[in-house]
Amino acid sequence: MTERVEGHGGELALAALRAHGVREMFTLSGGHVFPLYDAAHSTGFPLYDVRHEQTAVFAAEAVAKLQRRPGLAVLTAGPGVTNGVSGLTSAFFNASPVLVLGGRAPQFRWGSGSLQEMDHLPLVAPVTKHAETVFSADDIPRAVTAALTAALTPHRGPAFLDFPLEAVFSVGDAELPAVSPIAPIEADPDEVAKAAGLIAGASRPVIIAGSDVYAGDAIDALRAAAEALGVPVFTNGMGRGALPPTHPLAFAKARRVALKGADVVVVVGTPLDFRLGFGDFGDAKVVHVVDAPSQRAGHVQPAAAPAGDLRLILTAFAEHPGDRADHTDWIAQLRVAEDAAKARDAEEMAADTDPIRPARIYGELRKVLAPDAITIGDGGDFVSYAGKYLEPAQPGTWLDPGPYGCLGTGMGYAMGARVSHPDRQICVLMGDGAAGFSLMDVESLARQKLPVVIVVGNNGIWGLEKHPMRAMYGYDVAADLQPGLRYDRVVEALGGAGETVEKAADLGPALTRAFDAGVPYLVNVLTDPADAYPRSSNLA
Ligand SMILES: Cc1ncc(C[n+]2csc(CCOP(=O)(O)OP(=O)(O)O)c2C)c(N)n1
Ligand SMILES: [Mg+2]
Repeated sequence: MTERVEGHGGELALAALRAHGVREMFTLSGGHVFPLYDAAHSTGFPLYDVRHEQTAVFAAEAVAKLQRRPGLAVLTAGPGVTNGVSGLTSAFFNASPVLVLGGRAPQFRWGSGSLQEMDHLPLVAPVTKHAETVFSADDIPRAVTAALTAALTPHRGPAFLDFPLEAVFSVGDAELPAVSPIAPIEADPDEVAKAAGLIAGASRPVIIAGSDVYAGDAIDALRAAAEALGVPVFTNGMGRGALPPTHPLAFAKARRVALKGADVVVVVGTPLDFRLGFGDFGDAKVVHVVDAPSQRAGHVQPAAAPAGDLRLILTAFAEHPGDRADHTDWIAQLRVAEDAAKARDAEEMAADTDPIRPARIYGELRKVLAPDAITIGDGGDFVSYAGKYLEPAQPGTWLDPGPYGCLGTGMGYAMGARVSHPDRQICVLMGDGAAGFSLMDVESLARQKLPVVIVVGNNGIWGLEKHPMRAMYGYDVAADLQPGLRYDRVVEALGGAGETVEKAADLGPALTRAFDAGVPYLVNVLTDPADAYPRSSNLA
């Protein structure tokens, strides 16, 4: 049964948004989008405002990533939209169902030079799944439904609509289109069986599971497949925490040994990109399991590449009827490597050096983080260390920027995470360079009573650029920041609190104070600028 709705453009948009389960908007004010605010205000729809549009889009993305539902950012015409483009692009790379609604100069005098008159579509079309200008109020519910359907259909991603001023301010009426569940894409059963046979028959198989496994709600199916076929599991992105760290098949540290020794590498729900050596695993056969045919790699020829609903494919793997090779020795071999690496990590995480090394920060953090704490990485080397030393205990607790690698996600992701999980610890791990992109939005967090903890690894440099540049040229430029800068005082000035830590022994108590503070709290840890994250490649 469809419902008829009437009202101004903002009200028509909100009716359709609510029907799709959108529960809040992130925005920065501009007159072009006032009707959307009016609709929210008059119906008690939560609205969070920010100090830079990138924060609004990143907040919407965090909601989308964590909750597997659409996140909404409302951006005013022209500069509002252009400031959101890096956020949209990140959402595109991360397959996050984000909807950006933009204001737009009036259509009736298009070409006469209205304020902020520009056509946004050519800018956003390459980084969205659906981009459309909606020219009449009556058409808004249809367009919102089409945009959200595109965003939620695997392979997921962002969508964009803009509303010319007169369309969103005028009154109209329309049928509210029925919201139908997104039909799962069924993979070719022969390809699924071929993949399952390859894994089951392998002597030394490895699974690497990424973000789409979480987005596709296929975590349980992943575990069932791994257990049924006895395959060690490594993860990246939102796949992290898919298996609890104590699970006999959960691995993180032995990746190099695993990929060197594997005869079949199964990559599920993540592209064969730079993070995975572009899918080149030597002599090993590659099985690439993707959530839509568009995600099959063009640069690698996998032995099998089933494309479709990940839950269905992984469940079929678990139910594979044929013989299974025994992998006990292989798993035991990896466990030895894993345990040895863990012992080395434990030593590093306890290191009592002066200045503090990043590893120690994570050692202390692990003692105070709850298993369901959400950790967010925004920075260079400091975040690489976070990836190494933090072990997400549950899926949906780790937010990294993804393969677009955009600095500046920090406060936006923190806002989206806080709104998603009001009762959990939210902890942003931030480089001092990264801090410059979004720290002003602590003001938005403080004012709207959204406490989060920010731990800055303050090495006084753009570390991930300085060290490689020195290695390449023997000198560096444009890589220094002010050493010892008091980012904690910035946060204090913006309505939060914080402190600077210089001695390793002071870290634990500072972190405890931070999580108890009830306001945005920044722990500014002065770290050793000489410390460089060891990388095989110096370009990141
Ligand atoms: C928006 C954006 N600009 C520039 C870069 C390039 N970049 C990647 S890491 C990095 C250095 C980050 O420095 P910081 O946040 O201080 O972390 P550190 O490496 O020092 O731990 C830079 C500039 C980027 N990834 N994103
Ligand atoms: Mg730095």
